[in-house]
Amino acid sequence: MINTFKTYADRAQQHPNACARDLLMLMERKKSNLSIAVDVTSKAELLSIANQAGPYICLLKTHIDIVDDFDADLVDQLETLAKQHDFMIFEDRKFADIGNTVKRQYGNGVYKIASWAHITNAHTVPGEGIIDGLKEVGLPLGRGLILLSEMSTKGALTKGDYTVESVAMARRHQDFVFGFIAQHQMNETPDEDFLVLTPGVGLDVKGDGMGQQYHTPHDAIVSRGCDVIIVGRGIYGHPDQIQTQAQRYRDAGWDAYLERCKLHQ
Ligand code: 5BU
Repeated sequence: MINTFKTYADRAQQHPNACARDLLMLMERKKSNLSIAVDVTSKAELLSIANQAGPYICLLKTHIDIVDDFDADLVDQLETLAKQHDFMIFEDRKFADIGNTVKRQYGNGVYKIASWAHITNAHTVPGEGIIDGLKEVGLPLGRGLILLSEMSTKGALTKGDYTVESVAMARRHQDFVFGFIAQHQMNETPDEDFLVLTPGVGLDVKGDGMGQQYHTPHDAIVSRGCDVIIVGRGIYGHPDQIQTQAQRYRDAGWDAYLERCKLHQ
């Protein structure tokens, strides 16, 4: 494993993928490597949390299909908040079908994900055709894809050869694929710069009784070389403290990043 010695700003200058450049620049500008996972089921709650956490995050992660009262106005309002607070949007759709199907799931249907989500993700189970299908829709729109090379849950099958093959697939599609959902940094050569967005981050608990496993921001960023921490219940699980918790995780993530920079000076 090769650990990157470059700052987010350095990487933003050099990155071959436009979406990754935008995200890295945003992270540096905002001094935040925090993504909030807003897994709530009402439009009003989702918008309220996005608005309160907005100033502290680089990325808002959605599961748009869990919102009971989804409508097009929700997307309009999320886009407005994204501009107002300067964050990007990541729909954690976890596509997993053949290329011909996922391109429709991505561009069409009720959610029209490609029209508003800067970033989405996909399993590599079906093989490389899934990337081809998503790329056909996403690349002309300037979108970016990340692959699931390692999941955060206990007993996940995303390990060993599966992870190695997933990285190899990403390497062949660097115009569109810029990183991974993973638990470790994935670069194998000095010129590679895949971003690693990592879920399973929490400061107060170790698990959730349903397989989720939590590590601290420090562990994720310093020890494992990840780039973006994804925090859900650690923030929205305290509805009266959204700002306080968002600020707490933003600070923990950024302090860990500064420590990583110092270690490599
Ligand atoms: P939590 O409340 O911080 O546990 O939420 C984690 C979020 O990240 C949630 O939206 C999951 O769907 C998402 N997630 C994950 O936890 N682990 C994974 O490996 C992947 C996504 Br991929």
